[in-house]
Amino acid sequence: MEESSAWKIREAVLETVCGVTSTLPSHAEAEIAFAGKSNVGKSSLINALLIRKSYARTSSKPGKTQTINYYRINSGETREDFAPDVYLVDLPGYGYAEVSEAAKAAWGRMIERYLRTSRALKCVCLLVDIRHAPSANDRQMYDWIVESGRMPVIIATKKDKIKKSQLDRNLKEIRNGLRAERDVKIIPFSAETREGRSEVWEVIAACASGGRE
Ligand SMILES: Nc1nc2c(ncn2[C@@H]2O[C@H](COP(=O)(O)OP(=O)(O)O)[C@@H](O)[C@H]2O)c(=O)[nH]1
Ligand SMILES: [Mg+2]
Repeated sequence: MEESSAWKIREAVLETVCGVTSTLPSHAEAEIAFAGKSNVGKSSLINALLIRKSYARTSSKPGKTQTINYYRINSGETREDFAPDVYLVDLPGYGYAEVSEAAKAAWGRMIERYLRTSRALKCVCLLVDIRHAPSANDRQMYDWIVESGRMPVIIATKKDKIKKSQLDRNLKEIRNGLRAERDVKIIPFSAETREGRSEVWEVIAACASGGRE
């Protein structure tokens, strides 16, 4: 299924890490951001896109660092089997119970500021666990993406954890739960098998070449 020859990457660098009050970087290349609750698989997705085992840090425990991480993808090639030159942006996760109200508020301000002000941001991929109906936090995040005028793409993670027979029903539940329009893409994805990797790169490449779609 997986085409490992496609979307080669010459260089991937964690170029910028922004805290709550940092100035956001600006550059000409398109940004594609990844949002979702803590532990949904954002770092695993980025590693699978880069075909690195642990480039972006993954964990079985929710991390506490609330930073926006910019990974610069630099192939310096326009050949079709190479990834486009873009920034993949790992947004801080939400949904841990033990975080204080003040920290949640700071998180919200940071995300909203990023969505509102980043000039290079083309598309925001919202990751949701394919096994579960979206939470209120997922729905709020989805609404923020749409309200900011960015293209939403839904990535349903951990596909290897469900049976084939559950797929259609779960995808429908995710679409309904987020109240996503028919034309919004949902990409089933597994970091274990890398299924869906090529589809995610296609979205990224479409953003890099200028359009919203
Ligand atoms: N089985 C399976 N586990 C996954 C998948 N994606 C992530 N995980 C696991 O889920 C946990 C959290 O993943 P991580 O990428 O750190 O989530 P993040 O907090 O959103 O960055 C880790 O234990 C990962 O190994 C997947 O597609 N399949
Ligand atoms: Mg992570």
